[in-house]
Amino acid sequence: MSDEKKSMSATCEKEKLIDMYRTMVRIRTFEERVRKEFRAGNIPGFAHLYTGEEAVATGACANLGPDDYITSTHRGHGHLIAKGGKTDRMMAELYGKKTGYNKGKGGSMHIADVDIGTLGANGIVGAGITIAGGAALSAKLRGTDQVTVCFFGDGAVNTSRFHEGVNLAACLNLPIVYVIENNLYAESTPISYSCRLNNLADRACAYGIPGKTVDGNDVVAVYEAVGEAIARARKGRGPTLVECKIYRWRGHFVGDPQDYLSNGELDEWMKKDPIPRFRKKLIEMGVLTEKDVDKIGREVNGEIEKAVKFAEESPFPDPDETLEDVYA
Ligand SMILES: Cc1ncc(C[n+]2csc(CCOP(=O)(O)OP(=O)(O)O)c2C)c(N)n1
Ligand SMILES: [Mg+2]
Repeated sequence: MSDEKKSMSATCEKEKLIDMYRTMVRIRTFEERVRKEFRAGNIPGFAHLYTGEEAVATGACANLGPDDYITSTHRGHGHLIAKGGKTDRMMAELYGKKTGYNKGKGGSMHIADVDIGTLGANGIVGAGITIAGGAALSAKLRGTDQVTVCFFGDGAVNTSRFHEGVNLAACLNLPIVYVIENNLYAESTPISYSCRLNNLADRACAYGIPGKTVDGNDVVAVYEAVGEAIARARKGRGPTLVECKIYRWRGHFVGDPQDYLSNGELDEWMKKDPIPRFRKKLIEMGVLTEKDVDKIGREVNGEIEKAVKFAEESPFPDPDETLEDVYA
C-alpha cells in the first residue's frame, strides 16, 4: 500500500471516507447547478463558486461535531454543505425565496445556520477572522471544548483583521483553526503580486503558533492537518494556521471572463480534480465499488434536483416582511 493510502486507512474509518466522498460530490453538484441556474437568469445577485475547492471544506469539517463553529466567506456554499447545511434551504436562499435560510433576504453571501454552528457567509474579506475570535473566546469562557474553524482566502491574509485577529487569538490561546484557502487569486490579483511568501502558512511564526501547508486537492491531507490542529485546540493549546493550496475553477464569480489567467493554467489545475483522485483511491482500497460511486452520484443528483424544484416552487418573501429580522 502507498504511504498516502496507509495514512488514509490509519486515520479514517470507512464510513467517514464515504461521507467525505459524498460531501465533495454534493458540493460539486450543487455549485455546478448554481452556475447553470445563475447563467439562465434564475438566481439574482452574485455567485462565487467553490467548484475545485471541495476537498478543503470537506476535509476540515469532517473533524467537527454539530456544536463546533465555522466562519465562512463570500465563497461559502461548500463550507455550509460540509458543516451539514440543507441544500434545499440553501438553493431557496439563492433564489431569494421565503423558504431559504435567511427567508430569501440574505442571498449567497449571507447564508447562516446558527443551529449547526455556521456563523455565516460574509461579503467582507477577512471579517470571519474576528468573528471566529469571538466564538472561540465565548467557548473558552463557557468552559466547553468547542472549536472554531475559520475559513478565508489568500486575499484575507493581507487585511488588518488577519494580523489583529490571529495575534489576539494566539495571545488568548483561543481554540481556533485558521484555514487559508490559497487559490492563488484575490479577484484578478495573483498572490505572487501581493505577497513575497511562497507558503502563506509561514506567517504563523509571526504569532508564535504552528503553521502547516497542505495540498488542498487531497481531502485526507486536509482532514489530517486540520484534525491535528483541532486536537491541539481542544487541549487548550491555542490556534493553528493551516494553508490549503487549491484553485477556483470558475473564476472569481459566475461570469468572470478569467482573461487574467495564463495559457493552459486552468487546464493544468483541472487535471488535479480532487474528486476523481479520491474516488480512484477509495476504489483501489475497496472502500467503494464503481456501483457505489454511481449510486452516490444518482442520489446526490436527485437531491439537488429536488432542491431546485423546492426553490422554484417556494414563494418570494412578502414586501411587508422587509424590515423583519433586521435586528436580533
Ligand atoms: C474588505 C474588503 N475588501 C475588498 C472586497 C472586494 N473583494 C471581494 S472578494 C475579494 C477577493 C478575495 O480573495 P480571497 O480572499 O483570496 O478569496 P477568494 O475569492 O479567492 O476565495 C475582494 C477583494 C471586499 N469584499 N471586502
Ligand atoms: Mg483567493
